[in-house]
Amino acid sequence: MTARRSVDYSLYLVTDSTSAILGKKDLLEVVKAAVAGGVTIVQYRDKTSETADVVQIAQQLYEVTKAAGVPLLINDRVDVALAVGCEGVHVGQDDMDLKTARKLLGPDAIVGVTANSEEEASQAARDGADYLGIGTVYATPTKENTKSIIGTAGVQQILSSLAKQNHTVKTVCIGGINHANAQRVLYQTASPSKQLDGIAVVSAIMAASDPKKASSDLRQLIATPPPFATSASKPQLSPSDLVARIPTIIKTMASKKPLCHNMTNLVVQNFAANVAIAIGSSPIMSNNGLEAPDLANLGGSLVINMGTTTPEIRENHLKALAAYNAVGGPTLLDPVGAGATQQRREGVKALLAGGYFDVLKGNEGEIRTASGAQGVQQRGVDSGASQLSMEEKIALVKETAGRLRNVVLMTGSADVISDGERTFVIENGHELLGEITGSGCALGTTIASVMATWREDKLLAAVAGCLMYEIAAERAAGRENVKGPGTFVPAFIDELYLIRKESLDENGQWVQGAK
Ligand code: 3NM
Ligand code: MG
Repeated sequence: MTARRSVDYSLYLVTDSTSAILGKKDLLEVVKAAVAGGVTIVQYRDKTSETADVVQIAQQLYEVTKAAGVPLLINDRVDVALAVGCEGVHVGQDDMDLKTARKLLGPDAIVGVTANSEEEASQAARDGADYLGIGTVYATPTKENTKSIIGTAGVQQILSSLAKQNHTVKTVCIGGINHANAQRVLYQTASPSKQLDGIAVVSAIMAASDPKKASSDLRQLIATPPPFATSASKPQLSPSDLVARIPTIIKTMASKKPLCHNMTNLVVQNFAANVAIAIGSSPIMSNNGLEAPDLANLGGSLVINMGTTTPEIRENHLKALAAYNAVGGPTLLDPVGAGATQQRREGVKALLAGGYFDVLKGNEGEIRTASGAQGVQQRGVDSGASQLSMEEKIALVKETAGRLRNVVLMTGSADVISDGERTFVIENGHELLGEITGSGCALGTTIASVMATWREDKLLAAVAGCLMYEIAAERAAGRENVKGPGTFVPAFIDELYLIRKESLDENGQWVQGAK
C-alpha cells in the first residue's frame, strides 16, 4: 500500500470503459501501458458494468497498479474498494459523503473529492479529503452534463481560496486536459500561494492509440514549464527605470528587425503594416493558420486581432496560437469589439481558453468582456456601469493579468498596464489617435514587434512599445502642418520612423518626452 501522505498526484489517470473512448482496446492493457508510461495514480471509473464485473476488473487492475507501486482508487464505490483492498476511493458531490467513506475505509485510505466551487473545495478540505479533483476545466465529450465549466480562472480562484484558509489538501484538475494544454493549464491555474499537484485525464490517455507514449509524453510536459513561461521574480520598476531602459529595448527591436505576424482585420492591414515597417519590424499579414508553424519558427511574434471575425477565421487564429505557444513566440490578443456581439463574446472566450496570450490589449469594454469571459465573478466591478473609475480600471487590469498570468493593457486617454504585480498608468498619446482607424490595432503590432526581441521582461517590453507609439503621436500632433486626422496619419508614421532612427543613433533622447 502506498502511504496516504506520500502520493504523487502529478499524472492522474481516470479510466473509462466505454467504446467511445477505448475503441477496440482492452481496459486492462491500456492501464498497464499507462502505468508503464508513468501515470502516478489510477482511478477506476466505471458507470456501466455490473457489480460483479466491476469487482473483478478492479481486482485485475489492482494487480497491475500494485506491482508498479501506483495507488488505485475506485470511483464512487466504497464497497468495491473494500472488496479489492485497494488504496481508496474518489467521491463526487452526489456520491457517498467523504466522512462516511473515510469511516468505512479507515484512516489509511486515500479519499478524494470532486470540487466545482470554492465552497465545495473548502468543505472537502475541512472534512479531511486527501486531494480534490477540481473541474470541470473545459467542456469535454467524456463527461456530459458536467456541473459548470470553470476554466483555468475558476481553478485558480479555488486554489487561492484554499490557500487563504491554509488548507494543504492536494489538488488536481480535470476536464478537457490533454497534451496541447497541460503545460498552460498548470501555468495559468497557479496562484501565487498555491498550485496544482497534477492533472487528471481520461481521453488523453484512454483514447490514445499508444497509451504508454501518451503517458510518458504527458509526464515530460508536466515536468517542464511551458515555452512561454516567465521567471517568477519580477523586479520592481520605477518610472525612471522605465525611461532609462526603454531606448535600449527599442534599439534592439529596430536593429534586429523581427518578424511580426499579424492576423488582423481587413480595415487596418495596410496601416498596421506601414507602422511595423516604420518602427523597424518586418510585418507579415497572413490569416492562414496553416502557415503559422513555419512563421513561428522564424522567431517573431503573433498579433491576433478579432476585428473582422468569422468561425473560420477563429479556427485559423487557434491554429496559429498553438504554433506560437509551442515555441514560446510572443502572442498578443486584440479582442476588437469583444462585447459587441455574441459571436465576438464566444470568440474571445474560445481564444483565451485555446491558448496563451502574453498580452491582452483592448479598450475598457473589451477588457471587461474578456475578463468576464473567463467565467469568474468580477469583484468590485459593476458590470452595468458604462464607465470605470481609474481605481476600478487598475483593479480590473491587475486582477485579469494575475488570472491569465500575462500582461493586460487597457487603452484609453490614460492606459493602464499590469502583469498582476506591477502596474503602470501611461498618460502619453494624443486624441488624434482616436480620430483615425486602426490606431489601436497598430499599437498591438508595435507592442508585439518589441516583444519579439525583448523577452526577459514582458511588461517592460509592452510599456516600451506603448510609449514609442504614443510619444510619436504627440510629436506628430504637435507638427505645424498637422491640421487633423488626414495630415496626422503620415506625420505619425514619420515620427515612428524618426524615433526608430534616433534610437539607432544611440542618443535615445526621445523617451524624455514621456509623462
Ligand atoms: N470528471 P477528459 S470531467 C471524469 O468535472 C470527469 O468532475 C469531471 O475527461 C469533472 O480528460 C471528467 O477526457 C471527464 O476530458 C474528463
Ligand atoms: Mg461521481
